[in-house]
Amino acid sequence: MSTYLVPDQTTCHHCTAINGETQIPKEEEEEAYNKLHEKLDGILATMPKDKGWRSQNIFLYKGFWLSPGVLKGLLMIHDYFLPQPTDIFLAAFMKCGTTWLKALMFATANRNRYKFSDHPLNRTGPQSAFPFLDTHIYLEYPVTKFDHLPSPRLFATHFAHSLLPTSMTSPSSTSKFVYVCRDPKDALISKWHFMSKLRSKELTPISFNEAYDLFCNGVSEYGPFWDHVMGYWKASRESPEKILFLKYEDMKREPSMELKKLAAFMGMPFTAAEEEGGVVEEIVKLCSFENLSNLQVNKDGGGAQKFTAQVVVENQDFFRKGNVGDWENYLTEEMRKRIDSITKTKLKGSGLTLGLTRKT
Ligand code: PAP
Repeated sequence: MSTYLVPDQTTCHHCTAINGETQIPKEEEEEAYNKLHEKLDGILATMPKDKGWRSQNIFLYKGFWLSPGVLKGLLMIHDYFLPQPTDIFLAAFMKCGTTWLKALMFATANRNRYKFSDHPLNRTGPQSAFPFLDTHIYLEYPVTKFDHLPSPRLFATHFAHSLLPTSMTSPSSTSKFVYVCRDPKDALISKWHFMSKLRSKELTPISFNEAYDLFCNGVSEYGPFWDHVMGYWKASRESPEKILFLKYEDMKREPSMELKKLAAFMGMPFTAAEEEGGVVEEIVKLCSFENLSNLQVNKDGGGAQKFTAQVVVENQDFFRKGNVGDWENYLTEEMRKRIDSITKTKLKGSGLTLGLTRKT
């Protein structure tokens, strides 16, 4: 059962967690739902496939590698999801900062509602703050409407920009995207650790060297990494009022400054009084790796997230080291050169640089 933090509209400093609203399936809805499965099977039968990091195979759909589970989510988003003008989507390639941004965006949007000394994030952790659109749209049959979420509704997604419906991405729509990216070398290390934990025990483990090759060849869930980043980067250049492009490394270096940027972009800039009162620092502290990773709910057995019927992830698995430059402990100089050279080539002429420097 999926539950999200839903701020209580009447009482400050409290929150209620309620179930994602679903509708009783009507006959037509059931028929459409079954047709969607037929469509999914048809697509899967014809798409190029390669080795998955968590499951056996991933499939190349419109230029991006997806597991069957998230492809189903994508089809459902296209068929059913109704964006609202005030929606804010948090988008990122895997392991680039979603957990951190989830906490920051929730804390920022609801800063007048909760006391920092008794904040719901400290009880639930950031994963429950708002839905992961890619799979939560179908977590409960037939489709979750998300109508109960207060405005602005917040959603997370790992889908590439070009895969999402234009109702979400068109510059003429007023919903917004916050995109966070990271040095691909650190994203790779983080992803390999994470996916190795989730990988079915019936499959042979993926060695780091194999993961490295797959990643460099673009073969990894939601990848190729570089195409993912470039899609959002280009869109953010074209419509900076619609897409805020952040880097994990900048956030580590100057969290308060990046948070102020984020709040202003979300249409909720900090007032002078808030800044003087230390609200920015309170949010930074609340959402820090140190605070979140030490919460009971994010410790062994503290809680878990259900992404699909098969994929349930312990909260603690979203926290590992939270550092910049951990790749130095894994990559040889030759491996570093290869991945940096791919980054340089893929980003050439774009004005974006990523992970080409040593530890910051
Ligand atoms: P997801 O793609 O599964 O949602 P995501 O949250 O994007 O994962 O990334 C997890 C990474 O962010 C982990 O990095 P690491 O493996 O290199 O350590 C995790 O430790 C890190 N992380 C989680 N929360 C925070 C935080 N509050 N501040 C900084 N880094 C964080």
